Amino acid sequence: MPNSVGQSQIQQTLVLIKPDGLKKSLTGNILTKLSETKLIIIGSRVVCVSRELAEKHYYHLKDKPFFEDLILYIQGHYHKCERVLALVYQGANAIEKVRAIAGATNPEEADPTSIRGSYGRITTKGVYENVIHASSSPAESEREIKLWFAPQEIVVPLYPSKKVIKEKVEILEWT
Ligand code: FUP
Repeated sequence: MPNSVGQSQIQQTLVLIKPDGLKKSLTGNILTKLSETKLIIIGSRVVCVSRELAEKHYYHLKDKPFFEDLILYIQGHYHKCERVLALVYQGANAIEKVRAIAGATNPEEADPTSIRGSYGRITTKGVYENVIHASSSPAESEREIKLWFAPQEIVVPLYPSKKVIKEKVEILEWT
């Protein structure tokens, strides 16, 4: 069966180390925890999150009362840290493995040994500062990876892509 090992599915999953994780110098601890999965990293970017990207990422929550706080949080406005670290992990059952180590959405309900259980908190305003994002399903991981990464930023071929020639595109080069 292509793309599978025994009963395991080879999957990709998007992980975001959110602004609170970066601000609290938790990157190393989080990557060490995630390395327990034995998954491989196939993409990595430090991203300044635009409002448009934040809204697209959390489109499924746009009617929730906490949506505005969520957008401000992922953009880093609550931590004076306007970036996130985006990673793509790949391997057998990657989605489930990363979600298990991430822990429950609500940091107070998360297993205390999970990333969110160890490092997350709920603010007095009620915002879940849960340190990382992890894709919840194969469909969501594909949508999210395509949102956060261009094909050439992933080191293995992942989804169908096409070559396009773009003219008059302004880019920065080192002087
Ligand atoms: P998850 O897949 O675990 O990230 O959970 P959701 O997609 O349901 O939620 C996305 C983010 O919304 C969470 F990371 C934190 C935030 N959230 C709240 O702030 N309050 C809630 O009641 C639920 C989610």
